[in-house]
Parts: sequence; structure tokens; C-alpha cells
Amino acid sequence: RKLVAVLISGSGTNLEALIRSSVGPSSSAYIALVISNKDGVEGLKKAQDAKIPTMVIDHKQFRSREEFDDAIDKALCKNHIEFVCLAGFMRILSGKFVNKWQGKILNVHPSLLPSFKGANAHKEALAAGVRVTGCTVHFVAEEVDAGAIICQEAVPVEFGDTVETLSERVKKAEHRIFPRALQLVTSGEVSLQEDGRACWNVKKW
Ligand code: 3YE
Repeated sequence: RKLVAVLISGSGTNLEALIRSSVGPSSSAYIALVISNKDGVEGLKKAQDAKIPTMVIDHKQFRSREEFDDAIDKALCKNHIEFVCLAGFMRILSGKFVNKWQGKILNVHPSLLPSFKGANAHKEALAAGVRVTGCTVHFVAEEVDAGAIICQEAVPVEFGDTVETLSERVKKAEHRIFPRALQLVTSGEVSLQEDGRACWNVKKW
């Protein structure tokens, strides 16, 4: 099984879904470490409840983005981590870090990319008046929310939706596709090619 680290900044509901889906011997992923850039968040408790080692690496303790990323890289290497999931992790990763972990970092974004990139996806979807939105799990490239897509799920926008009601509905879909995407990548069924595109590999039995 592949050792996976999950990076969080908050409540860790996607973390919970990843933990739940990777217990049991049929999973190709083993969640071996949870790192938060914020102390005291609910996600850390969820990890501890699941007996997963946790670390707080506070970005405010570092002079630059690169130094913060280096500290994360060190923690990952020390723990023999092979894949990284960004699960509500709210930091932009530097080019150096992203290039080193090319094809090994997954992020979940609450829209059908390439629509509504950035931190206000639901607000922008509501403002645009789309009747369908959704979520995307993608490989992390240096350009934020622009890496190759692994999984997506469409979610209807209901009349009267607010950011809260819409995000709640989309979150349920995130909790389905993030575990699926992690399984696809850790099993080798999907990988990132040199050209930055995702490749579906034929299963050899
Ligand atoms: N980094 C790269 N590429 C990606 N990080 C994430 C996805 C992704 C990535 O595809 N290179 C909004 C966060 C964006 C923002 O501006 N954050 C600030 C800090 C704000 C805070 O600490 O609350 C910043 O300077 O990083 C994960 C999702 C990032 C979402």
C-alpha cells in the first residue's frame, strides 16, 4: 500500500472521507500522516481519533513560502510519504514543491473545473447562474486549480441556494470522488504523464 499524507487547514470533512475509504485491506492507500498549517482545527482531532499521526506546521512561523514548503517536504520525506492529498488545505504551494511532487499531489476543488477556479467557487457559480456545478479532483500543477483532472461529479444548483446550502450539497459529492481519485492514483490506474495530462492505464491482471 502507498503511504499518503493529507494536508488540511480546517474541519477535515474530506479527510474523514479519505480515512473511512482507506481502512481495510482492499485500499491501495494508507493514510500515514495528517499535516495542518493551523493549530487546534477540528481535522486534527479527526485524525487523532483515527490513530493517525498528526503535525502542525504553521506557515506564519516561516519567513517565506519556500521555507514553509521545505518544512512540509521534510516531514513527508521523513515519513516515507508517496502521495499527498490537499483536503481543504488553503495554501498555494510553490513551484519547487509542486515540481518535486509532480503527479503525487491531489487537490479537491468545489466546481467543475476549468470553471470557477480560486477560493470563491460557489459564490461565482451562484453569480453566474449556472444550474449545474460540482467538484473536481485534480493533480496539483504550479498554476492553481489548473492541473490534470482525475475525477468530477456534477451537482445541481437549486433555486434559492446560498453558498452554504450549495457547498453542503457539493461536499457530499467531494466525499465520494476524493476517495475514488486517491484509489485510482495509488493503484496506478491513473497517472500523470510528462506532458501534464492524466493517463488511464490498462489494468494488467
Ligand atoms: N498550489 C498550487 N497549485 C494548486 N494549493 C491548492 C491547490 C493548488 C495549490 O493547484 N501551486 C487561497 C488558497 C487557494 C489563497 O490565496 N491562499 C493564501 C493564504 C490564505 C490563508 O492562509 O488563509 C496563500 O497565500 O496561499 C490548495 C487550495 C489552495 C486554495
